[in-house]
Amino acid sequence: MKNKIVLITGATSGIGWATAQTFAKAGARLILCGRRTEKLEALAKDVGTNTQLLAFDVRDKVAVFEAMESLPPDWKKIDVLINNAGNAHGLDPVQTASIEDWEAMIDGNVKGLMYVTKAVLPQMIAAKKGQIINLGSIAGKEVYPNGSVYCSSKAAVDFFTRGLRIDLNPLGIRVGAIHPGLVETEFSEVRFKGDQDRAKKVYEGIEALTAEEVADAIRYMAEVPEKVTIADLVILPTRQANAYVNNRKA
Ligand code: NDP
Ligand code: 8X3
Repeated sequence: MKNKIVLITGATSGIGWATAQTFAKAGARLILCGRRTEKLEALAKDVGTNTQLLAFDVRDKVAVFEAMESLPPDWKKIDVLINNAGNAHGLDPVQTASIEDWEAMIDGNVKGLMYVTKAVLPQMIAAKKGQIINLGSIAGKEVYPNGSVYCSSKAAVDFFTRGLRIDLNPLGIRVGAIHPGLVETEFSEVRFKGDQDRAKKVYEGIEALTAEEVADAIRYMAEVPEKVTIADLVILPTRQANAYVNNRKA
């Protein structure tokens, strides 16, 4: 990873934050993205390496393209794009769920990921190399009660990844996705709109993955030889069998 340029969306928290630290240790140059500028600045200080900070909302198509355009020329040749930004909003049946929550998930997790990909691709195509790693989820492999739209958004990430790999196959650009199970981050706090007690319960007795464990797996995907593509990596806490079968400690 030495001197490779790695762009991470959703770097201000959780998996993105840990991935930034992991890739910084491996010697990468980092483009760190998220909406919270103060968190981006704190992360840049923390990793202490060569960084560029881009504060934008992935749902804002114009802002996405302007952010990529604003990079200095020697930072535009991105080697690895890690499409990590995303969240769940709410956990409700379709009949009572909020349409605003649905829009936040579809616009961010799906359309936002597509915009960032589209904005980064021209440089990779010109360089005839590059790698795109998307954050899917076990929720995109199986649907669970009250998760229909979040699960749909992650199923879309799975299928977009597969289609992208087909389209970019002649161009030598590697494409894969990682699909974690439960990872203890700010994810459930965001899902439950700041209800920390409810968020904590999600991870009780499950020995959830840490963001660092997921970051190590992402680093593995990026460090295999260029002739190898890790196309689809599902990573679960051992106590989790699938999206809804969990062996929780009493
Ligand atoms: P966090 O809530 O800790 O982090 C989410 C990150 O995404 C933040 O940095 C946030 O930054 C960014 N983000 C969210 N919405 C937007 C937006 N509209 N524009 C720009 N950035 C955005 O959650 P995780 O680290 O757990 O989640 C990271 C990814 O991993 C997500 O795609 C999630 O779906 C996926 N995932 C998580 C699992 C888990 O159990 N935690 C399991 C499987 C997958 P900011 O608010 O500063 O914009
Ligand atoms: C996050 C994992 O099971 O909370 O994608 O939806 S889950």
